[in-house]
Amino acid sequence: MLWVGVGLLVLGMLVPVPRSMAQEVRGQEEAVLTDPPAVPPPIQRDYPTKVVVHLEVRELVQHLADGVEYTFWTFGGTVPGKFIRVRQGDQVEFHLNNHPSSKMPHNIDLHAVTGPGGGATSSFTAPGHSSQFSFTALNPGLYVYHCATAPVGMHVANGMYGLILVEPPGGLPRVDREYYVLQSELYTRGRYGEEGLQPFDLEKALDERPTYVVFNGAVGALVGDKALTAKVGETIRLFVGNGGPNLLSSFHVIGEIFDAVYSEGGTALVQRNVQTTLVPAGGSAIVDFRVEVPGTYILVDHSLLRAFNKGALGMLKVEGPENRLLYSGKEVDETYLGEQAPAGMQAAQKIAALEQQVQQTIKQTPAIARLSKEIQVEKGKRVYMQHCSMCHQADGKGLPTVFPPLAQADYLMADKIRSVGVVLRGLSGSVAVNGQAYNGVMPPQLVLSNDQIADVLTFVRNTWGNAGEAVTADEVRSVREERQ
Ligand code: HEC
Ligand SMILES: [Cu+2]
Repeated sequence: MLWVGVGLLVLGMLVPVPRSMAQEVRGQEEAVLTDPPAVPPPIQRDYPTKVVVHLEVRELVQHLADGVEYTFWTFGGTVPGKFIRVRQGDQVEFHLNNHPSSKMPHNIDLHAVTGPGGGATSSFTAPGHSSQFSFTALNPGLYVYHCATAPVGMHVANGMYGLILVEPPGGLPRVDREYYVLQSELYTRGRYGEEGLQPFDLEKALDERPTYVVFNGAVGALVGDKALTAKVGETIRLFVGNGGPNLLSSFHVIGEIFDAVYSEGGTALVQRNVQTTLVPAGGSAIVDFRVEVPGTYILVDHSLLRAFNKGALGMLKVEGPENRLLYSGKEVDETYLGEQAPAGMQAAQKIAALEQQVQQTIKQTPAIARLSKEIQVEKGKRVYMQHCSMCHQADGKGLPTVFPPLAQADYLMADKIRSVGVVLRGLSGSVAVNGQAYNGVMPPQLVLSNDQIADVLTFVRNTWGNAGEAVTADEVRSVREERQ
């Protein structure tokens, strides 16, 4: 405290201090803290105040992926931790409380702090204890905070990070919606998707080989009914953080262009019209964009295997009227043979036809068809256990009146292509299965690939007494493309 006060005074004599800094701190208020993806409302004050923050560290077993749990160490019970919002010049009185049920001591290093350890040296807190320290938010910007207790990498890898926004006087330009998205990695003993409570794997962390790369602490945390939402015409701001502990994020929203990016979370508007912005470990970015066309926009780390195979995928669902001028949807789909000369073209056509015959013959060879179906059934079983069994149950029998059965289900077996549609687009409204009416909602399985859907349906159509044809990825593809 004293140190900061003196430092300011000295600074004040040497360089012109921004007017905001010179303003006197007036009054006191309790900080509004929010769980991700929510962000506290913009600050309306035109003067700095004393802001009191109470943040509680909890060590909690929480969901990481379907069937996978992890003992997260959290700032405020969520991963990432609570979002904190203050104004430049505010004097922040910080209380770090470590819940009595914790097994570890923890502390906090806020990158918004000017002072040793960013607060870490003053906030080391044993289980069942509380620490207090204060700082003046000298610099505006979007800052990461994290635990800095040894072994630091492990505390961070276990979920101890979050964001604090220090607004410049006058705030940021107003937008219609603000969201909080933070990327981080998890290093688990088991492979991606391996079920059960997974312990931390130090070896993988040292090698920087994450099992999971996720937004907001879990696979699917921003997917389906947890997707971010907006309406056509609105302006969106994402406060993007990267907790690391190791990887850089190439943050991208598929189908959108960032109108403005405050790179690295600074307050000078440095870039416009950006496709992908780099968010370093322990760093941030603020991205603003307007949504003009309805649909689902996918948030990814454009290191794409992280997105599609390790979990770094979220969704922004935009509702509103279509705009065919800005985006037409698919208008034409026809064969294209390039600039092949007529002779070459004939050869190409012949080859394609022959190749098709080979495929056809392979398919019709009973042994090969049976083997490839068996592979699909085994692969599909894994998909089923991760994505379907929580509702339709491991034995496929469903739950009376709530989840229809798939085992010996007339509805499923009657129409193969219809069942592809159910998995791709979901199903709601009344449906009769084996003479019993159901009226629930099956969510569309948006994260599954064409192969996964083909496999899972081949599995359900050939298990628990069901016997049917295999479903191919091509069939899924054509159903997927039908409506677009
Ligand atoms: C969140 C729960 C939930 C999940 C997860 C889920 N379903 Fe469903 N499913 C339902 C509900 C509820 C219905 C009935 C919808 C209705 O009443 O209109 C249904 C209906 C169906 C049907 C048509 C009815 C029948 O019994 O044949 C099929 C096929 C089906 N689901 C397959 C799947 C497959 C395959 C998966 C995994 C990829 C899956 N479901 C995941 C809840 C779920
Ligand atoms: Cu810690």
